[in-house]
Amino acid sequence: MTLLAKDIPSTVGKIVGEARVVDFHTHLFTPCHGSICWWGIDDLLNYHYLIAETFRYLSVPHEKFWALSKPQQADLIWKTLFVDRTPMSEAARGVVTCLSRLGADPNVRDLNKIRAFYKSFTLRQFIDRIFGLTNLEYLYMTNDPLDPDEREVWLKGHEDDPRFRKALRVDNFFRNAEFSQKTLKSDGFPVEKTLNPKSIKNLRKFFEKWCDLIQPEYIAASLPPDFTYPSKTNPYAKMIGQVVLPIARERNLPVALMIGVRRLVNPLLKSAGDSIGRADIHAVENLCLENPDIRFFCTMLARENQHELCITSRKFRNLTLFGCWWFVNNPSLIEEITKMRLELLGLSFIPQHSDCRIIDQLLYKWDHSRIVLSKVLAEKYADLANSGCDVTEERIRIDVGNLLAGNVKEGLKR
Ligand code: FIX
Ligand code: ZN
Repeated sequence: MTLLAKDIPSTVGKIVGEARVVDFHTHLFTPCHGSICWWGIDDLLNYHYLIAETFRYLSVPHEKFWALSKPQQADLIWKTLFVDRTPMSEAARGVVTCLSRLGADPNVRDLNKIRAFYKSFTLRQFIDRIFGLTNLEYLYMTNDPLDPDEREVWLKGHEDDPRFRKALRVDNFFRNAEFSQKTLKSDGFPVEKTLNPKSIKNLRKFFEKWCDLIQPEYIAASLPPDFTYPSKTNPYAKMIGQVVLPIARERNLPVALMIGVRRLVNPLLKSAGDSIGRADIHAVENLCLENPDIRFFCTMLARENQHELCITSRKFRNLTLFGCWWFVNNPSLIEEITKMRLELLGLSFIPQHSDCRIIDQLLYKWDHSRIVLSKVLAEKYADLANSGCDVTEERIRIDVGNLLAGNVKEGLKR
């Protein structure tokens, strides 16, 4: 039944609010990963976004903060951003949303009251509760064979949970170079940083071994803004072109590229020290043009890249855009980018991924994004109705189902 214009916003809001979600990219782990499966208020407050914001108000040397225990850091972050000041930023407001949605009081001054609240959950109960509250069908992890903590879990034996699907991550080879080369050598795949032909062969064998072990549904890499392709000198280009693409082709695996991050621009901030740069869209064009049989997913970090990335996705049907990544994952920019994508790509993109590092964050990352997506979609359906299109509840339900889950499932189908 065709909706009246006045009923479109509430109908869209209801459908988006209830839709099942598949989360294309997160840094979450199953309970068997132990210490790197982050949840609860101390992990939530130690999110690197909040650490960066807290340092803006601290005058102590950075190392004094890093010398604190995780609960002491959380106490300081809570006092700095939530007690002494208004939690105005998106990441700070996110903590307020999480606590409210869980039924805890986000207005308390004493963090121990919130710690006591969390004590009523086991981790497994908590995960079940979060999946229920967010209506999440399943998510993709970031599985990194060159992360010292994570690889041990896989080598000892990983306890699978069908809600936590796998994606193989390859760029730590460059980010964690010393550990990576040591590990590759001890694993029997010695690799020189120069990525000479023998090294390329060994690196490919190493990642093939890990594909056999973890059975990923796609291969992912985050790349710096100076990533160019093709290139005889750019190390990332060699990795993507001579290692990732052959594996992807041989195993029919899609490739997800996250481009524009400059790592550790301020090392004093540790994991909070990464920053941003405008990427070269020609690298994405050349990859898609030269590899029409490979399914590429791409997201870029710089706001300045978003329009040209949309145009590139219009040129190449093997390129699907996903999410509003990291520094553009804020309501004002999610709205701008999602409007642009709907206007240029119709419904052929994945509007959001959460990038969560702490399980609780699924609550706020998806709540906040659903609100913006509802607003933008309601506007677009109203425009359509004004042009004479029959906007029905059924049409909206199908569209929203694809945007929040179907496009991921379709794009990763093998
Ligand atoms: O490269 C990535 O996967 C980024 O998302 C992370 O490195 C980053 O720290 C993050 O979590 C951003 O939201
Ligand atoms: Zn990420």
